Amino acid sequence: GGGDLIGIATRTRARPKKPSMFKVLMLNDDYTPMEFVVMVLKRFFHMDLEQATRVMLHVHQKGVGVCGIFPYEIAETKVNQVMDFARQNQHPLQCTLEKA
Ligand code: TYC
Repeated sequence: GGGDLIGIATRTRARPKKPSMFKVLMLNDDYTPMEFVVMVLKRFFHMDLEQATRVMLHVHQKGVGVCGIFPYEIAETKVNQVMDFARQNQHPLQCTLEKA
């Protein structure tokens, strides 16, 4: 296998890499209504009302919070969906990715 410098069989390339995981972060702002953020968390992150309210209040108080952790492609899709939905509704809500 790869990394086999002294004749010991290793398997560093034998199995496919597990995908890097990315946090989807929600950012606070002064204008997006709390109810809109709760709706976003329910719609795109499949949270119930209680969980969505908890995450929204955390973001409101701390400035940033984690909506979920996903493989890159899914995390990127969620960020785009949230940003499109916020823009359509003329709210400045921001969402971003960070390597987990
Ligand atoms: N701070 C906003 C308000 O007071 C609410 C809010 C919460 C906005 C979370 C964005 O990601 C956010 N209306």
